[in-house]
Amino acid sequence: MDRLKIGITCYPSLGGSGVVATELGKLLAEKGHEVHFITHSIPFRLGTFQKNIFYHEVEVNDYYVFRYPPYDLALATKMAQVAKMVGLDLFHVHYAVPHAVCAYLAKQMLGNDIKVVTTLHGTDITVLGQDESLKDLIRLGINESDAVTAVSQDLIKETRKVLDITRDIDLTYNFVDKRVYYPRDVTDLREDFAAPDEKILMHISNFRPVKRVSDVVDIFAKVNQELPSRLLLVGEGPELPKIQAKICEMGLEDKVRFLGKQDEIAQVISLADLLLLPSEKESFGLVALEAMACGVPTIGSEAGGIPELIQHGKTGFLAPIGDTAAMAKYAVKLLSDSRMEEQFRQACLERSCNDFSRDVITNQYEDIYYRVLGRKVRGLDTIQS
Ligand code: GMT
Repeated sequence: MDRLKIGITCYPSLGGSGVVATELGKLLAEKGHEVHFITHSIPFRLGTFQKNIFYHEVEVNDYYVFRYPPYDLALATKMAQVAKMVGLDLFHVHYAVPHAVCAYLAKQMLGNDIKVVTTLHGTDITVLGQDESLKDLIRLGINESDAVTAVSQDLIKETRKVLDITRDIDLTYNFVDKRVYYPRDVTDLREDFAAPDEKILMHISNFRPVKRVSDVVDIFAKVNQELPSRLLLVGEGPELPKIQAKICEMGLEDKVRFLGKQDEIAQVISLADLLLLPSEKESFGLVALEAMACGVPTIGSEAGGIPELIQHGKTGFLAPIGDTAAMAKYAVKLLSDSRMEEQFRQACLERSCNDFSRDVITNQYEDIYYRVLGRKVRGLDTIQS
């Protein structure tokens, strides 16, 4: 097998891009590649010591001449150091800014033929890309990469439009590992959260304004008028206090529970009958895929890449951003029809397995690595099922 040495850089704290980068690294290591994470702290999903996985911490020196400690330069220096020390074949960086730019700098320092693969996850394009002062920098990171991938067709389209990018961009959807994401038996746990006749609606996010958590509460309030139900909110972030206040104002305190940040997402999602994802922007929506793999359908907005994941009327329902009345109507329709619920559940399990499995997407990334390196053979080891 043609074993590669891959340096992965991502945001290691909570967030879909960190999850994708870390899970991909773990799967590549299982296939026999040597994976070196180069990040400012240990990626939260990395887990215990594993074969073929290494971690290199970026330390930022706070010299008195610097007004702000230069993290990006420290990262670029560390990337070059690790590449030289272990002989990396390529850097796979997640996010153009700052990571693709740091990889470009590291490549200049190395002066060798190391390759750079950049994966776009959204925020660098949909938020930072709107900032005129950053556009040239993001464009540099993208254009100087040897390959660029994006997590939905919509994000590819948006990248071209916002940044006037013409180069090839590969589509690499988010994926799930079916050894982790499958419907869990949570019968005992469920009793703590809802009565047997109550439906559980769930929202999981980082509570940023872009997630429109306030819409989640409005949808739930409407559903709750029609059906006995509970809302479980998972995650934390800047909008949390506002949401707490809204729930009190609406007199829904007894129906809503805050679960805070949770690591065992498959276990938590399995409690739900329905996931709500009414985002303003969402380049893919990993959480909806994780729910799908646990047999839980999603009602979401038509934002970004969500329609590429959720098939309206099959694995969930979609409505225009902000149309909480339509989303609530779909929720009631689905949750009051047990046959439809079962059909959706089966369709969710099939779609997550067939179209977004770890094997399909890991192979796509591997093919991209071999392509940029000018090698043809893909790693022969398979991942244990
Ligand atoms: O959803 C977030 O706010 C976190 C963000 C991140 O940077 O981790 O997630 C982005 O990347 C995920 C993995 O590719 C996607 O599934 C999310 O849709 C995307 N978030 C947004 O576009 C808002």
